[in-house]
Amino acid sequence: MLKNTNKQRVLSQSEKSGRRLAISDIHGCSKTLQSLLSKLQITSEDTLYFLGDYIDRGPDSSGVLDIIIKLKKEFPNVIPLSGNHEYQMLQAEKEYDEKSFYFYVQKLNNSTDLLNKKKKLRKKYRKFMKSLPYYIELEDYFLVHAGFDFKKENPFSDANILLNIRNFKYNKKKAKGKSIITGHSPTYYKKILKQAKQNNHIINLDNGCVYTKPHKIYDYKQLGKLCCFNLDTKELICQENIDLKKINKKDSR
Ligand SMILES: [Mn+2]
Repeated sequence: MLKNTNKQRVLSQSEKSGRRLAISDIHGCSKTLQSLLSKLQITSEDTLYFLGDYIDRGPDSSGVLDIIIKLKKEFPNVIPLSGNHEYQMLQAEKEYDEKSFYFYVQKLNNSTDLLNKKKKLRKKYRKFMKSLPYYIELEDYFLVHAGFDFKKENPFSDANILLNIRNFKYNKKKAKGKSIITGHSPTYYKKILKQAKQNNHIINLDNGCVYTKPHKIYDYKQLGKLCCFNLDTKELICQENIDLKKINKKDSR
């Protein structure tokens, strides 16, 4: 049976029977996640990696965490990693005073549903977020929320970098020739497809599913899907955002 923990166990190809799938950057879009999961029809043979950023921005951070916590209980091979949003939420609770923490949760991140009556993180969510590893190494892949700074002597040790870096350069030696699956930086759908098809060393799965409206940096028309990547077939299975009110993509041109 496949099992992976913080300590990591590398599995040989022959041990695997189910699919290996990865999903990133759900950002509070629980209905979109639920719909993608219905398409995927996960079984206990499959291994499903989540690459972090479950919470914030979208309408239902607690709903997303509830789905993943439940899925993890049902299936032994559901492996969620931390994103910068989970890490920052834990840091904010630890470091900010009560008022600043509430401002951070409510105004900056739209996630008051994670809090109890005392305006603290609900225990089950704190416990879950604290349990998340920052990256995972498989025999043929690294999985990490943002990426690795291969300029560092040890690119695997600094959580802040693993969860926040953008536009990092691949280093074949330090990555042991393995491909790297990330999220974190919204990437246009065509580019994700291209990375997947061309067998890139770095594949970023984040199609910014929470970006469904005109945006000052991004062309939102090329974002808005929650994507699942099959690590073996390199296939993408995606779900358009259904949590947020959409501006008709044709009308808005
Ligand atoms: Mn992120």
